[in-house]
Amino acid sequence: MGNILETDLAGLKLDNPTMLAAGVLGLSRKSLMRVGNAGAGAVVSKSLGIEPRHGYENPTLVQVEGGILNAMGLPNPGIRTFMQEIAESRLNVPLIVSLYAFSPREFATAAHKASAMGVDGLELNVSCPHTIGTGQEIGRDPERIKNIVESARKVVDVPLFVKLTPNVTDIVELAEAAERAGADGITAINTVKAMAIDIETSKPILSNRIGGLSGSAIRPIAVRCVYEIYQAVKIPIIGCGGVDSWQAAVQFIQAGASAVQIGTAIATKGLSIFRNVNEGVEGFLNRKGYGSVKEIVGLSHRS
Ligand code: RRO
Repeated sequence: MGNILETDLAGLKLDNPTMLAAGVLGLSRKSLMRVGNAGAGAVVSKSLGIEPRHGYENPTLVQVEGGILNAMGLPNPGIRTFMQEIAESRLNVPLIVSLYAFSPREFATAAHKASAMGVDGLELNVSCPHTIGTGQEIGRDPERIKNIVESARKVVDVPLFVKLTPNVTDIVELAEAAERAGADGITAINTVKAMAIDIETSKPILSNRIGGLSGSAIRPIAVRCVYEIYQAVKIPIIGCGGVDSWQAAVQFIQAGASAVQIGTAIATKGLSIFRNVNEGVEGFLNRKGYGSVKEIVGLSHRS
């Protein structure tokens, strides 16, 4: 009998539909290996740029009701240093490298560099909610998404995923633009623009003042985005935003996701979240009499 949890993302075979979300544990070889060994079907790196970047001053993270608010500011060692560190490891699951850049041409350069060093896929981050000149500043405009995806598409053959922001009136037009420009898949969603204030000092808690909210608080927003995108595009969708249980994963899959990414729940539940979600999804499929997780992708649109 085949593996009931096996899923397919634009030709990329995953043993199960759980993935490490970008930004969490994704900067070192050791931590990526730990996540692979913990049962994730694939891992995504922290977003990398051509040049190293320090990020914002502390505080960059604060726990809030239902999740975590962050404004890290894209800290990363740069593509070259990251890839050199990773080259020494043998990851037992596909590695997707998340990339950010400031223009279509720079996205192409970054994509070319990363794919030349050997990755299984790329995720273009056009959705960080609090950086100047990149992230959602460029990814809120379908025309700019089109230009970015087209220029990256020209230089790489590996599967190209585009991670979208929910901080727009219509996320569907962004997904459609990415698909038309040659993207192989959509990751939905990045964090929701948010803030918290320390009432004693009356100051915003994060040094950047405004950040992005992740965790269970944003799950209904993310599920809605996946549901809407599924109705409009044919390419696979990766659900992201508040996946902290197998029930949450099943919701995303029934909304239209072929896989789900997990980030914030690692902080609250540890790496065992990957095995727990996989076992729970498998139990659900068996109980309902399905032979494969693929059979329930988008099921909520048919019932
Ligand atoms: O590094 C960050 O502050 C960050 C990024 Br790149 C992102 O895409 N989303 C987010 O919430 N934080």
